[in-house]
Amino acid sequence: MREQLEQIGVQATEALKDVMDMEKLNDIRLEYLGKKGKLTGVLRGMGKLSSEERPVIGQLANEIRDQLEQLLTEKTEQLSAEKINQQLAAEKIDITLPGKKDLLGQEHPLNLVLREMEHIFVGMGFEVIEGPEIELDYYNFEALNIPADHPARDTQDTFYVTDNILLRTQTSPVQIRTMEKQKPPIRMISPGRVFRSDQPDATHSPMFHQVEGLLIDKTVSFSDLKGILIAFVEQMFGKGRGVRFRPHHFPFTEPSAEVDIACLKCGGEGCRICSGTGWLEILGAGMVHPRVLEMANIDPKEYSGFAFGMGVERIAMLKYGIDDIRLFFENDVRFLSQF
Ligand code: 2NL
Repeated sequence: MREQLEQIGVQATEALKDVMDMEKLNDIRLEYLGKKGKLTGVLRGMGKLSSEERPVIGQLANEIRDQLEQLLTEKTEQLSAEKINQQLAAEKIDITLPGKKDLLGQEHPLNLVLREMEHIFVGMGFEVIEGPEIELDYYNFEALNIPADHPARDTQDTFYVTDNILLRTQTSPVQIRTMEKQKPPIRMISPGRVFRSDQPDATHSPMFHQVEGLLIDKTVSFSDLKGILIAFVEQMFGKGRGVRFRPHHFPFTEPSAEVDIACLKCGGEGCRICSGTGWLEILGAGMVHPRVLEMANIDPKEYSGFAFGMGVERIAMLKYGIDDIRLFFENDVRFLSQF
């Protein structure tokens, strides 16, 4: 029995030497130390031993079991250490590699220009007021002194929803609504989308953006209008930029003017950009027509005011040298990421 026990010790020690994984290790544990294991099997035969032999063999069996358990523990530790080292080697991160760059979105050029316009006018005391894009025919045309037979009213030029509901063709309706509600003084700009039934080309889009301005108070003059608009041009296009006011006609202002700035490309010499004139038209303006004030319940004998309107796309195209309005609406990242 002593020999049997010693042989089991040698066999198990030998088997443990070559073990490479936990599964095999557990098999060996069961094979020798398990309930039906070899060592247990030998110990069952202890009953046949004499009372002198029993304690001696019992002690030997305990020693061998302790020895095997010790070996199993060591082997377990060794295997799990190996496993961790393997994992560490496989998952090694090279922190010297270049990182992945996050692709950040950015503001649309039209919003960039619109925000700049708002900033300039807010700085001169104007309030930003927005309103509906779907309007009554009354606020878009009638209240602006645009006669029934005016070509702008034609379905060729305006998107009608019903007979008297339409997509606004300018943001002036917001200003009419403000005049109806608010007693002067009024100092406001109204930015937003406007719609015209145009065939798209390099300079036309059926939807574009406008900023209109309105100032109503006692004794407002054309000089006030000039001062405000020249200050705007200086901040938007730089100090010393030439500005001129050309007589014009709008049904809603009298007198009316179109405002040009010296060509941003040639400075006035005449080039391809300004069609040889040296000037670029940037907005329309004038003194609010007394009929328009009257219809909005403002007494033209007590108050006067000026108004102006400009296209955001046009200003952005001039400022950034963009030659096709459709680029703003195609959402091509190669275009948008340049601003
Ligand atoms: C343009 C330039 C303009 C106005 C818009 C306006 C608004 C009210 C009363 C009077 Cl509530 N006028 N807006 C004035 C002058 C020019 O826009 O080229 N429009 C076709």
